[in-house]
Amino acid sequence: MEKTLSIIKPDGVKKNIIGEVVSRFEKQGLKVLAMRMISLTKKGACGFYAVHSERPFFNDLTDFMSSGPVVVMVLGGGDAVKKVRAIMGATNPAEAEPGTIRKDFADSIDNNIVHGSDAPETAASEIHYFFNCLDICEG
Ligand code: IDP
Ligand code: MG
Repeated sequence: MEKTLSIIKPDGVKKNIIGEVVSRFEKQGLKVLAMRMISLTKKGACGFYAVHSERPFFNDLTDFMSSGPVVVMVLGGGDAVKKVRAIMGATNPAEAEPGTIRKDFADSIDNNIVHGSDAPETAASEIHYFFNCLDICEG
């Protein structure tokens, strides 16, 4: 079973669609293995998105991610990384497929509701940014 990290971003929490997002993952056979609601500090958001630190959108992205509570979760299942990315849709909601979370709910590329790890290796480090092995229920 593969594991991946997803985050319901502050816009998803504000729109009151935590349940809807989790339900879309569950309906596609993914299991929630760990879940927590937290408020990221600016520093915490910068650490999480360090890979994007040289990008022009880094400051806006980390301001946004620290603007309100987020829900961080570990999802498990066959091909979990790719499956979550497919359910999320493209980064820019204008380019996302119909029926994806971003197409259905996101306002813009900056406010796109949800995060999902992009590869098994990044999933491992992203999961451990928020959870230790005792937090993850694989039973
Ligand atoms: P992803 O979330 O689909 O994996 P990434 O390229 O990893 O997309 O970018 C991380 C986040 O940074 C995106 O979800 C989006 O919110 C923001 N972002 C990415 N590219 C742009 C851009 O060109 N303009 C503004 N924000 C962007
Ligand atoms: Mg990414």
